[in-house]
Amino acid sequence: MKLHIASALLVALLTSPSAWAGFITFESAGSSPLAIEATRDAFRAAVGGGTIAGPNGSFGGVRREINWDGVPDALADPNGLPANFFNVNSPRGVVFSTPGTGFMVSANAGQPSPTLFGFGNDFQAFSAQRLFTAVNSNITDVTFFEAGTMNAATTNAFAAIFVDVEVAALTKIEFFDASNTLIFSRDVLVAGNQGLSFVGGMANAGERISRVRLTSGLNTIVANGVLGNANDDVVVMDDFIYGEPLQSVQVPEPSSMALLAIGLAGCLAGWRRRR
Ligand SMILES: [Ca+2]
Ligand SMILES: [Ca+2]
Ligand SMILES: [Ca+2]
Repeated sequence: MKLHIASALLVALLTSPSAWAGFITFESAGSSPLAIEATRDAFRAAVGGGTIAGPNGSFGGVRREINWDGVPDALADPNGLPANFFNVNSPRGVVFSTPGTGFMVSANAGQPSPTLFGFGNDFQAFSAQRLFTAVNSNITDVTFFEAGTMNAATTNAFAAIFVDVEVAALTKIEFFDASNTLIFSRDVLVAGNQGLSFVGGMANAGERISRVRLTSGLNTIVANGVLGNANDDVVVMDDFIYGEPLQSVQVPEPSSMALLAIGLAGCLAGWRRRR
């Protein structure tokens, strides 16, 4: 019970007023996993709870997680991760795209490639031990499908953990609806060198997210140990947490449209009589 009150209080504290009506923001940053765990737990609870994933990162069919750690060595650094890995190999209802050349998850210790994309003095893992990045771009777009199918879907909530955010206003998360309108945007909190930043948004007025754009710093990862340039802030990602992707809501049946029209006509007639 105490825990519930504490969580509710935490959600209240972490919820910052913003111009984006209809979304609750969850965010925190710090030097270690402990610094963001409470926010991660509050977001998990808000999106349906659960701490132990069932098959394909599913928590009771309510929400999903991706921590990258189960990706096989053959699809990790120095090799690319297929954009549809998490809708085909391990169907979790998300497909990635980028203006860059692909995606990569970092190598585990003992593999030929150095861990943490070769930047052990800059990155750390939140969930041990793989991280995720787009290659040759700071942009990752996430689109949603009914898991394991090609049926377009939407979600009500999405959160990501960013690693090594050192400069304000370069790293951000954006949500777009089915008509490609921006419905939520949040700059990710600065955590400093090797730090971890959590940011998430959850709809509380029925909004549906069709695409999430993650902008990770201004620099790019070209290959293990190789940056796109020497100066700009490089940022990579760890865990994604999101509401179960559901097929887009169907347009109302003709019969219910007719009922709606009859109802409206009735209201209008009443209004006319009152006049
Ligand atoms: Ca750094
Ligand atoms: Ca991980
Ligand atoms: Ca950085």
